[in-house]
Amino acid sequence: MTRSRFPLLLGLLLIGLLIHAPVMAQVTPPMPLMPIPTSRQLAWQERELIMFVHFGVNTFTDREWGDGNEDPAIFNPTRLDARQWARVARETGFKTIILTAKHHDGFNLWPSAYTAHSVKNSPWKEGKGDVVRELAEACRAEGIGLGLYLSPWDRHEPSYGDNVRYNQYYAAQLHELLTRYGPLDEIWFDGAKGEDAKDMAYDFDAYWALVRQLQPNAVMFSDAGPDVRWIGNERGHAGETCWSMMNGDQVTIGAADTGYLNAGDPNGKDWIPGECDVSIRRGWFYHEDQQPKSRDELLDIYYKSVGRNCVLLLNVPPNKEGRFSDADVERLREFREALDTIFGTDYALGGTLTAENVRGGSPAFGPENVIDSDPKTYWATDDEVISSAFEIELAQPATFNVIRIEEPIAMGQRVEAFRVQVRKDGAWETVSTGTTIGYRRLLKIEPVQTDRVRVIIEKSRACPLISGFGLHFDPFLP
Ligand code: FUL
Repeated sequence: MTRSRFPLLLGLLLIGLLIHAPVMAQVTPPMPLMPIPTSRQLAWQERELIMFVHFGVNTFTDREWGDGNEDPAIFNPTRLDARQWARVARETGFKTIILTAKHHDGFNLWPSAYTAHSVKNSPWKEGKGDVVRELAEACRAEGIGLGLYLSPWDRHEPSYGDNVRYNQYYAAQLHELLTRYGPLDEIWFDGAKGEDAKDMAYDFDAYWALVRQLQPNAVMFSDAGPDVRWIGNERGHAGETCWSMMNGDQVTIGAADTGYLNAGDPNGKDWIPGECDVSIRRGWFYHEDQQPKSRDELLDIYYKSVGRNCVLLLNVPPNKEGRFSDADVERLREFREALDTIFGTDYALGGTLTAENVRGGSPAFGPENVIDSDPKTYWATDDEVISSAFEIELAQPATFNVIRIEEPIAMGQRVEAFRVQVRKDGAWETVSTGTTIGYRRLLKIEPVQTDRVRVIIEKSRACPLISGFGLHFDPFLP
């Protein structure tokens, strides 16, 4: 550069900066799109994997639904080890354990003051034991959370069927659970009821008020929320279209429209995301003659739950000893290892990103945010642009068969339709299409080798925001 030109260029640069600076400062962030999650719902979604533990008199009678006439004396685990449950859960990536404190048989795993039908009348620890306390302490020691399931349907309690008395009884039991065992992550309200069940109008509003009063950080699960909804089946499969919104008042607990729960509702006024419950074995309780699902079945469930904007609630039933069986532990470890293998390598990292539209032209909303591993930053378009695309040029050609896309759900769920294309032999080829994205969408495709991929957002409830994008290879796919 010659001396004479230098001041001129410097001047131009300064003028450029002066013109540009106010423009950049003015870029308005996108508005959150209602409804949006509460902080407790966001914390729940980030758990991704929650472990369910069904344990109780059924473990000893080899049944799935006890009739309430079981003798508490049959509850007698010989080597109960809640620490093993919590350790296995933590080591295999589960963030919370939800225990059946009381199932439909009405037997309490803690020594409730309001009934004799509990561990206090079992030979286990001479009636001095408390499974809920042992698990609470184990979870605390392992650094994971605790949740509790308290079945409203109770086949033992004599007051069941008397609305005033039973609701009082249930609330008293809930009060014990909410006050005795430290912070709880989740309370599970099950809607199941046998055909022979007496008529009973549960006072869910009162139960929910009690949980909010005593455990404000706990989410509550039921068919209808209020925080987390049932996904409509016990296979652990969310809909391919899965909105975190629905109308809670449109759902009757115990008699829900399962299709509605499975897909959610793009026009729903409430944020009530789906939780996918499924057991590692056929039954919820331990039965000697059942085997755990295969690693590949568990992976398939993961793709259809966490990969479809939900949390996976996987049940692992302790055996009569009170321990997870070796076969289940082994399977959980295989599942964990497989997830680490698949998602431990991301071929999008190091790629170069461009987008058709970037909000206000500002790097704060640029497409590189989708691979920065920070879920809080995102690519955003201008408000009026509700269909757009970003493209990534990979650092080197890669072969992948799983695509991961994520929205920053704190800002609401937006995308309604999208398409993923790869560049092959000089042309763009569509490898996958989808509807909703949400917290995380995983798309399985035929293995493809390329160095350019683009994601086209075709339809969105408002300007699309994308916070995460990854390309992975799953060697376990057929
Ligand atoms: C159902 C119950 O009836 C099953 O026994 C199990 O607890 C499952 C998770 O919920 O509604």
